[in-house]
Amino acid sequence: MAVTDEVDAALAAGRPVVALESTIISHGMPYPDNVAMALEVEAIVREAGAVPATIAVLGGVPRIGLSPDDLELLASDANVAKVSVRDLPYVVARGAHGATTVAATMRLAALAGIDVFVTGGLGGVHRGAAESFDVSADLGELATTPVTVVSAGVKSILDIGLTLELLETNSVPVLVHGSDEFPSFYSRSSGFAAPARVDSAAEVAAAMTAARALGLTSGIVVANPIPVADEIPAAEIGAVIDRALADLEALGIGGKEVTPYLLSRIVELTDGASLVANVALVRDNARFGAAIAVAHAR
Ligand code: PSU
Ligand code: MN
Repeated sequence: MAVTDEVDAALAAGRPVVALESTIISHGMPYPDNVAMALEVEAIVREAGAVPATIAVLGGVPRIGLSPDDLELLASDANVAKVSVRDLPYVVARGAHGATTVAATMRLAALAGIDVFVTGGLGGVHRGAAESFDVSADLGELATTPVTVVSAGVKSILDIGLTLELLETNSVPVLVHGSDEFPSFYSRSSGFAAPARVDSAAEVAAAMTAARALGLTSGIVVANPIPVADEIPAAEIGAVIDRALADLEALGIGGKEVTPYLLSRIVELTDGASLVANVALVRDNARFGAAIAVAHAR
């Protein structure tokens, strides 16, 4: 792995560091909004007193901390593969470029010694998984890798109930920030109760310390609901998601292409409104995640 001097120095001194993923850049948002988002999120983390470490594989080298030029490449180069954990060995062996998913970013963050990671949305159990077996490797990684992942919950392109069940089965703590309901990415509501509620970054940091002391080896899910002002009502986005899922089925798309297709189709169907909400929630997650890293470093 190649860790930047800035990240390396912060980790050595016990100062707060926040990992950021790159699939959201290369396969989660259109250009140039994606690179603008990536740069802005790094700035938000810095303003909050932590060091950002965006993670990707470039030329076969897992990189912890990226330059603005690296972010531009990830945002605009069509040859950047979507890389989950199982794809890491192949991309490294080939010397290729890869944008890391939540699962792969968690794995590399843990290897580098970073324990807080900010993203937009988690992968989970897809709707119809009883037939398709489509369950994101993000859930397997959360079960086994001790990194705290801050997201805005799980989109209803997934089966939220089954995703929460699998997290419970795998003993992954799920903490919802400032709400009694688990959020569904674009909306603060999902119809599912928060498994546990926290009201401050310090509370999350205390749970991280307790998890480590208790010998838990899993990750921790922190679900930070989208700010009220940026929310898209569940009913409105629900109809769009149903349409995107129908289009997915008609096109016969499967495997790792499913999530990128649905995300870009939802942007099209909402005329960009979903993208505005997506960027807004990532910003808010960056603020809260940085606050967790600062509290934990203390
Ligand atoms: N959900 C989003 N935006 C994203 C992703 C999920 O709202 O960019 C990305 C993340 O990188 C996540 C991955 O880890 O999709 C999950 O892909 P899959 O469902 O193929 O495991
Ligand atoms: Mn899948």
